[in-house]
Amino acid sequence: MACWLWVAWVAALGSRALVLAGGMLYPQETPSRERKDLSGLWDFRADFSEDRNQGFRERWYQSPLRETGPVLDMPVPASFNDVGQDAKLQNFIGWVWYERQVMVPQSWARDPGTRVMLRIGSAHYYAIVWVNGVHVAEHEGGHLPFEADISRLLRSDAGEPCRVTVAINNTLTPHTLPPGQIEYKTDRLRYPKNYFIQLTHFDFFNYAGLHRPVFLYTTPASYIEDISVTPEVAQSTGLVNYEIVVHGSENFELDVLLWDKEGRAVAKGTGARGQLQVPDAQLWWPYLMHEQPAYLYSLEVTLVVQTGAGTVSDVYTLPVGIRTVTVTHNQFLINGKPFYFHGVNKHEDSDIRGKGFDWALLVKDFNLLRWLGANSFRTSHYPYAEEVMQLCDRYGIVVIDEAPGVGIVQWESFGNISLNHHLEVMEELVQRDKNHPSVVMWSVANEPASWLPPAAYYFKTLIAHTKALDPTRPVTFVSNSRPEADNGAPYVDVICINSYYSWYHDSGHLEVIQLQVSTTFENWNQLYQKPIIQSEYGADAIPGFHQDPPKMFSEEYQKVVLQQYHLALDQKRKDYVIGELIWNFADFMTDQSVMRVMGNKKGIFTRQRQPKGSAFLLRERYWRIANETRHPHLAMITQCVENQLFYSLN
Ligand code: GCB
Repeated sequence: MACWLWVAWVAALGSRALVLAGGMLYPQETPSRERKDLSGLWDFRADFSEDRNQGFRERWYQSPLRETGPVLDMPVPASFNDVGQDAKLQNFIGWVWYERQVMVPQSWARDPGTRVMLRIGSAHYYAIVWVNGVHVAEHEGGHLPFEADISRLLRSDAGEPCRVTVAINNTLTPHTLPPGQIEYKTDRLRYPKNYFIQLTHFDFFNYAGLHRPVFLYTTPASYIEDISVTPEVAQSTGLVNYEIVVHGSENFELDVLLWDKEGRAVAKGTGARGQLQVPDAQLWWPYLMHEQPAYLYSLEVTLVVQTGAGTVSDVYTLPVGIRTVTVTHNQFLINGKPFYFHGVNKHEDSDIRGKGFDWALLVKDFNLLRWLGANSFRTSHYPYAEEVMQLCDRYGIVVIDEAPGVGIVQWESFGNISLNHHLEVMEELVQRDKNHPSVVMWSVANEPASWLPPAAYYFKTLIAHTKALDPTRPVTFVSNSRPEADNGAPYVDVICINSYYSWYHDSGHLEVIQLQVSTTFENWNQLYQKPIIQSEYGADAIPGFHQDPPKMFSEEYQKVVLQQYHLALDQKRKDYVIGELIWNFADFMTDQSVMRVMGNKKGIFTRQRQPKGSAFLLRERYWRIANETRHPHLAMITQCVENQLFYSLN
């Protein structure tokens, strides 16, 4: 299980951030680092034995997987569920085994000055890793990376192919994140022997496998372990506070250079911590809020270590956006200007790949977001791939970064075991994503049973811990509770509320939406005087179903639901409502149930990313809002709007 240790409290930005041991810098090729991508076909076997433990009894990690039984070709990254024709594998619960042979360059294996790391971007849910049969890592929780130092192992087998084995178990229990339960069906007249099913309390398919890239990468033996950057702005000067952790040497020099986009060095510093000053800094602005959104500097960190064998250096370059985030009682400010979230909720989900990372899909999704005029999304309901976050930085898409705390509804899931794990997950998430300018708020959970009494202590602790990890960003969780019953809401900075009026309640009654949305906003506002985001709303629409007057599941009904919400949002958005995120960007797969028609159809795009009628409605609205809220001195949105008109006419 991944676990970070506390090592120190350090000064940052005048507030103090809790610093964690162990970095999680994204593997990068630099003059001192190499990287090998292990994407491709892996050998695969699901352990169908009754107790799912045959693989451990027979030690499948000790010899090549194909020597202990039949194997399948399995693409990585991808979920294993939907690539085959076997329903048993699609719905499999238990241990699956992945294996891949890799040729490691001899220079990596033989050079004692080279550190070789194996890094897994995400393995859902519990993973154990062996290299050449030797246990090297264990990790609990999908959606977040983990790594192992395999240098010594490679040296003992230099020149031999290296065998990477990963066993992954997708079973969810009341203490996992997200939680779930295994239900054993013991009525032998109705179910076969040993029959069990996985119950979950969330609305997406529990895809599993090696979902993100697996890398081997190198660093020198003394290396830059971690970099933390916290920006500030003082008048027109950008201040970049940095903190660098070095591993492997006490005796080193650190040089820090900040480059602008044109390749000019604009500030420099030395030492493990400091502040860079950038006069007339170009700030990182969200998409559609500035003529040059998403301006990124590059922070080049060079470590120089004197060793017995001579001078060794390590270089790492981090993209840096200079921007500030502030929350008042009724506004969300980016760089001191009010920001209105007009965006979406997403899922990592697509045909065949399931939750597997795919560049083509990612670029398509970002092109759709920009077409839509969306300036933000929430990573509902778990952290997304690091490559997604990188594109958000580059395109100016603002992110509410959500932990996999979805479906926390049973009493058991509010106990200490769950809470401790949730604290660790927040540490891993903040450690991974803290340097992304696009991340403006952490969300610790979605729709927990926050009306239960233990939710008060749970969220108080969880939110305080997250703020200690990162004092520079607001923290929230997404609620579907009544305001007066919500035991977690007192601790959040921004109220995020989900509602489905005229869908799950008053089904078919479009006429009640506006009143119910307004009443809900007023009730929350009266109790808390905090800014509010409508963090989910929507309706299922089966693409191609038409009905006028509108009826549920038709494209027309989905559009009217949105329009009715918009009327209420427009009344309050100049006041204390600071955002609206449609549920959902695209249709996505769920468990089979009488509530779902081949998955959840609340997407404004189909699962294949084709627009439904509602996408055009939302597009018109988002561009209009962007235009209204533009900075008065900028002409650019008009230009953008003209461009998009140009695109739509062609
Ligand atoms: C919600 C959940 C989301 C569901 C959605 C729905 O409140 O947060 O995960 O998919 O409702 O469509 O029911």
